Amino acid sequence: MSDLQAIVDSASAAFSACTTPADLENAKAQYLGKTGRITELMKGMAALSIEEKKQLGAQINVTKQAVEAALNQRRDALADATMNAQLATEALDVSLPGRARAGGGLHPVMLTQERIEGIFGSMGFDVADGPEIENDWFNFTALNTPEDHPARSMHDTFYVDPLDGKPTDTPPLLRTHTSPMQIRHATAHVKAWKANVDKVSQPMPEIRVIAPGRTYRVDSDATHSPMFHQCEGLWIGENVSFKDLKVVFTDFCKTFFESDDLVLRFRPSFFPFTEPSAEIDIQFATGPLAGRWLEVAGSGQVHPNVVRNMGLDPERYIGFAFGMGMDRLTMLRYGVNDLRLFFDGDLRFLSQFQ
Ligand code: 2NM
Repeated sequence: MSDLQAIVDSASAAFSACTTPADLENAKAQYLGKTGRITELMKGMAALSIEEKKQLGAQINVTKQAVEAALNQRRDALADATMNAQLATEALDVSLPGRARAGGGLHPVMLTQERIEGIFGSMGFDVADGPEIENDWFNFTALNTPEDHPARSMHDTFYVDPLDGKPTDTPPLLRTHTSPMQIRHATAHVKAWKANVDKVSQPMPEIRVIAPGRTYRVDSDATHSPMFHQCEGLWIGENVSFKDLKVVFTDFCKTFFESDDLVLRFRPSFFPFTEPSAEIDIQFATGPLAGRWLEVAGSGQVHPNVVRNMGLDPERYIGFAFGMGMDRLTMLRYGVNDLRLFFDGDLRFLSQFQ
């Protein structure tokens, strides 16, 4: 084997033995560097004749090219290995199941509340908010509920210790319906109008509001929870009548239950805050509840005393109100058969609504 071929073989072996790019650069220097073996060979040609230079020079060039080829081959191999190692550690296993998002969701009764707010919102109703701990005026007196009404008894209403601890005939209480929010809303509305009426001399803009929220009564069994959810509605103006109630509530029911196949029935009833009063029943023509009359709301023309308590003249302003149980509406809409499921906090039940 010629010396030159020996150089090529030894270079190839040296390069093959390198396992890192840095090793490889060191090995390269031994052959192609300033004092490398090939460079030394070229330097050694200085003493040769032109003819010899030509011949040996060509051979050295071939050798050099072979060494460079071996070097590049090893470089590529090392680069491939580095890349493969990287690919192996950063591999994406596309067959892995996705990571589930543990996001929460709204409680079904809150879904109902949002639905109700959307529907009445589209009919121009505001949404009132207010305290859950109320006083006697807003919860009872303003609503024309007499002193001796059973709803006021310890037996039916949760009373709260007064903040200052002083005994009182009218302790704070957990609101038993959402009407207090409507009285508050109406009172503020009327006050704002009266503050401007001399300047603008216009009739009062109509009061059109719904009041959704938590309510409390001393009551607990399969169909009653001490905390439940109500939504009441109120529309007061100069010429608002039962026909408006009928239109608004029919529209609401059809939209809420996504059915045109339902009819309403107004059944005479009694509430202290309305006169006349009516229960509203609905009946579906199709579906799992078809043919049954289902009670969905109480309603009535707002009692003149209540209109007066809002700061308005009942001879001029008139309107209607209604109240419905959002828990019950949710049960009807989703076919839930036990009210208590809403309050157990069982995710197996709740997650079905997401
Ligand atoms: C009902 C039934 C009938 C009602 C009355 C009022 C107000 F504020 F005008 F006095 N709000 N909601 C009302 C009327 C509520 O719930 C069964």
